[in-house]
Amino acid sequence: MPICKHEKENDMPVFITLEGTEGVGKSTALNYIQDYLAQHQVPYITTREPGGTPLAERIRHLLLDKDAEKMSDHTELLLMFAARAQHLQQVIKPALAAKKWVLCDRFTDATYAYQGGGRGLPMAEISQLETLVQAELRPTLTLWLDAPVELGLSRAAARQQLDRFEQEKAVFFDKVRAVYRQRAAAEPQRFRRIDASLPLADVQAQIKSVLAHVLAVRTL
Ligand code: Z5A
Repeated sequence: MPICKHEKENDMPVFITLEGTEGVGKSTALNYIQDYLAQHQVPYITTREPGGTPLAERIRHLLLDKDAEKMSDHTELLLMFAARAQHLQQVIKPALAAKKWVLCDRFTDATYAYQGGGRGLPMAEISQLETLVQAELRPTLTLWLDAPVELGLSRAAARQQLDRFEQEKAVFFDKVRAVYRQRAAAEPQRFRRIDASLPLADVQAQIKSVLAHVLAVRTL
């Protein structure tokens, strides 16, 4: 199955996002992908959401602060997109214009999953904001690291301080995971499900296979 509809347009920059529920191993996977791309002399940048610029990182701090006043769901949604607008303008679009691959730890699928699934906000509202902020821009490839919620939570449990999202219960993350599942089924060209419940070497082998395919159809 082609990775994306532009697969034959091999000079297109590649915008890869990593998604999944809490503690599934996105950061670990990101390190692996960076090493893989460096070995293959692929120019890339890595970044994350919410965040990625000084201003967007300040918004991230507001979003993750567990001690702040109770945040309304719409405030949370709008702050996610405010950070994204800044990130797109300052980091993602310039990198893609310079023909660099962009590796982004979370993007708008997380908004559908967390604010839509977890918080229960209407998907149509998210879609409107997506169009407003991104116009036509979408990731080329989304690696969805999928594992049972309890497994991810147990991996993340070693952390000393839990942020505002990490304090949510498993039922919240079950709803988040369900939306990722729906979105992956709806867009099989863009999404690749990575079984993140497996040992690290097996997770990396799955990622390597996807990246090798993308590299095989592109010349940089
Ligand atoms: N959020 C949102 O609500 N809406 C949005 O639009 C966006 C974000 C963009 C911050 O995200 C929060 O923002 C996030 C959703 C919300 N909150 N939550 N949950 P984040 O990505 O910065 O935070 P995170 O999801 O909590 O990521 P994380 O906790 O850093 O997890 P991770 O990167 O997926 O996991 P990891 O650090 O790579 O691995 C966790 C541990 O497991 C670590 O000890 C690893 O060594 C270990 N590990 C990893 N892989 C394996 C395997 N295969 N086997 C065994 N152990 C493993």
